[in-house]
Amino acid sequence: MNHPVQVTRSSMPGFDEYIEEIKELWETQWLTNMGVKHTRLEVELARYLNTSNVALFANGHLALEYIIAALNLKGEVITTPFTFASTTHAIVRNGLTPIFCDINPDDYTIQTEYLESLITEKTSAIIPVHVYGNVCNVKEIERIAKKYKLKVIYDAAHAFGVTVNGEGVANFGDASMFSFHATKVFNTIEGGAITCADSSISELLNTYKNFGITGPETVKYIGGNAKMNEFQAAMGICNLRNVDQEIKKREKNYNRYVEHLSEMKGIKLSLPPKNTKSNFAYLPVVFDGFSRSRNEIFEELKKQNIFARKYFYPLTNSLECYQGKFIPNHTPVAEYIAENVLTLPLYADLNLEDVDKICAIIKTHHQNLQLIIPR
Ligand code: T4K
Repeated sequence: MNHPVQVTRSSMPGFDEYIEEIKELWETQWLTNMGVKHTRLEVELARYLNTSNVALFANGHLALEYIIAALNLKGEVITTPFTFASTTHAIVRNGLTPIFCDINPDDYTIQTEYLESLITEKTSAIIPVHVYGNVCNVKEIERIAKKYKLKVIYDAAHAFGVTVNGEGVANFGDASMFSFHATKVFNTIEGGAITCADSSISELLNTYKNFGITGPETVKYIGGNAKMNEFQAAMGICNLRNVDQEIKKREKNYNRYVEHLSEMKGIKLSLPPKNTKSNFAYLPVVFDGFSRSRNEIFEELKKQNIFARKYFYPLTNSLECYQGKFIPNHTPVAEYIAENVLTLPLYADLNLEDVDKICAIIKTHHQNLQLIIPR
């Protein structure tokens, strides 16, 4: 490839569209602290996600930290290690103990059959991840959570706009966290949000994210600062106008990958089920019995200026910062997937020709071999 191809590239509005959106900030000189852009984006997102309460944040990670605090979780929280460091960090930074549950071999979300065996009298919540936008088994999670009176917070960082049987993911569990980072399907440069059914929780979050201030002379909570500013919100307003188009472009590239790779022996894709409307956020490929290892393909692509990523390797239960701190639990499926997965470049402006070239490189290393993912 004569131009570098990264795993993703930020979606951006036209330059003039953004300038038009931020123009009035020079008149109002109101730049942050829940200004008009912030308020407008909250309303527009609630409409887009078909949900009632949206609390915006400076980024997805802080959103997750703050909702954990707002739900007043204690003790142990069950989660998966096949995720970005943020999910586990948010739990630990709240003084809680992460308990690691294995993942499904097909969609890489939390293995609900195994989940129940990890519940103790110290468990207060489950934080499953809709990893790559693949939706967790929400019905079973809800059943388990009800039975043991646990809170459920979905890490929906990857799942913006995804629906199951027409229902938006924002409405599952007690709360969901979305990331609006530059690398996401919908971005506000940096940013994030919590959606939750209970409006008192989103009100609490809005207070927490502004130092716990409840009135001109009252600070009721020990809050922090995690506010989205007006420039971020303006970017969100513009990007939201264009997001459906961007998802369509992603879909085109995604389908081209599927055409090339789905029948190739030794390559495993996790395609969205029929009842799910995907956002085509990522293109994870598991090399499961392929003639070359994931690492070899990663290097081969790199030689050709293509920068795929090993999302999510290493697992969070093996991160250096957690060595000796928590019981890592044996999570064999997660280990296998983390060792063998590669997320290939996928973004709206990627050319179909680039997809063809990437797949052609992979095809040149193709031979038939069979291995089995541990279950
Ligand atoms: N939970 C989960 C499951 C998550 O995946 C994440 C974040 C979070 C929670 C936390 O949400 P945030 O606090 O981030 O809102 C990236 C993102 O920084 C991170 O948001 C994301 N997950 C993670 C999966 O990917 P890196 O370290 O891989 O990013 P970086 O800088 O290497 O960028 C990757 C590629 O994206 C670049 O090669 C080119 C492209 N890029 C990057 C940036 C920064 C752009 O096109 N524009 C840009 O501005 O973590």
